[in-house]
Amino acid sequence: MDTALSLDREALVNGYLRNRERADRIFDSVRPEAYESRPIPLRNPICFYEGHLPAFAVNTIVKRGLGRPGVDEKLETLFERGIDPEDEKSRPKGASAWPSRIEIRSFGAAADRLVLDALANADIADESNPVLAGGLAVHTVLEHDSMHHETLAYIFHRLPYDQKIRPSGLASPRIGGEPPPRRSVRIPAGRATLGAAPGEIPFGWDNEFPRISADVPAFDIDVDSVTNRDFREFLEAGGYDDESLWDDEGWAWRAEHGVRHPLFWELHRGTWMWRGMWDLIPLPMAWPAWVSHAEASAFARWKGRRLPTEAEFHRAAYGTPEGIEREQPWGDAPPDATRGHFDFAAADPVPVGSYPRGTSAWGVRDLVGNGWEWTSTPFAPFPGFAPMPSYPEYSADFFDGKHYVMKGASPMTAKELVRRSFRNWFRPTYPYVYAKFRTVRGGPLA
Ligand code: AVJ
Ligand code: FE
Repeated sequence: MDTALSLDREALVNGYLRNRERADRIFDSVRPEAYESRPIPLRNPICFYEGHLPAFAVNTIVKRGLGRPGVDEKLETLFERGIDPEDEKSRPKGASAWPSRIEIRSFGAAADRLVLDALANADIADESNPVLAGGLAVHTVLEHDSMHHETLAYIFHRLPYDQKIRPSGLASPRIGGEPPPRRSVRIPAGRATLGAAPGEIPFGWDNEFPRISADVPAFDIDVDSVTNRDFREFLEAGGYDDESLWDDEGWAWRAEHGVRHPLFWELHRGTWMWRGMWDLIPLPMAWPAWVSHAEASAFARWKGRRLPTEAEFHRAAYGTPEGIEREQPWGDAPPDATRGHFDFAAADPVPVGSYPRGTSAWGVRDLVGNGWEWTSTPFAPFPGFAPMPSYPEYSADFFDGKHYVMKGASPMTAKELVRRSFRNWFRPTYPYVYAKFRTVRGGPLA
């Protein structure tokens, strides 16, 4: 057809190939003996994901979208969807025996051939088909891949070091010195826009629509994310043993799993260490504390503060004293490596405040990058929500009041996901994700 369309196809093919190569690199960092291991008990074993990415692409574009046959019905069902059980006892059974890596990879290669053929030749933006219209299925697959690259990173983070193959040429971590003093800034009352209007962005997940507006009363918010230094004070003050700081679910989780410190911390002969992706290092005090929502909430309560709501996050990140709202904390320029620690910059954090070019109009730092930011808002649909035809279960299955919204980005978040309307979510007692937090206080400054 016309040149515009063929250029488009080329970009989609390149995007797909780039994603598949990134996935290959990630899977190649696992030693063969760990391939069927399950580093996180609440998720599937590693091998599942190597089948899941191509299965999702075939299921979404080729079968659901184009109505064509896939590669292998049995494998496409086995690898259809991940899991998110409440606890280990309620974990679905899954396969009793997984296919070998060779079988999984040859399934992946066959799936890629079908998908690439569709991207090159089929009517993948058929406006009469809601699954395909506007390239919906293709964008769904591309962003699903990117999202899983982060998922894989935080899962592999938990593998013992001797089960991973360290990439050559790793940059050494930026440790930093003492963190900056804790400060907060006042955000006056104003409006925040959440979500996006249909057609406003080239692609968004269903939970990003429609666009809504929220009135946000004045509050003050931490300029920097809570650091390991800050969090150590909480720990040393007995925060993990003070039931009054925790809600019931968090307290029960702490008791059942013996949680006494952040998952990324380890005590070795009396010294706190950071369990990095590739190395165990002395705990960098200026790095953000990556913790669960339950731990973040307890810390905030200890300070006499609380986590920001999703609307407060938007106000702090995208609002301005002039009243206009911007696409990114730093303005309307697209995300790049000078604005924040994201887009696979590393698997571990950098000192808070390392990206002055990413600062918001109010002077709030690191809102996007260096770890997702927990909010106090339960993940729920915006009024007018409709499940997306290309993946109707994507969000709808998680509107259960048991997940909380995270905003921003982590070092392993692809830059195409760095957009204002993007919403992430996890259970409050799921400690594995690359998530930090900051605290707020409503009402007049004391
Ligand atoms: C949006 C990151 C919570 O990891 O469960 C991947 C993304 N959904 N495949 C998840 C997702 C289906 C999802 N999160
Ligand atoms: Fe998935």
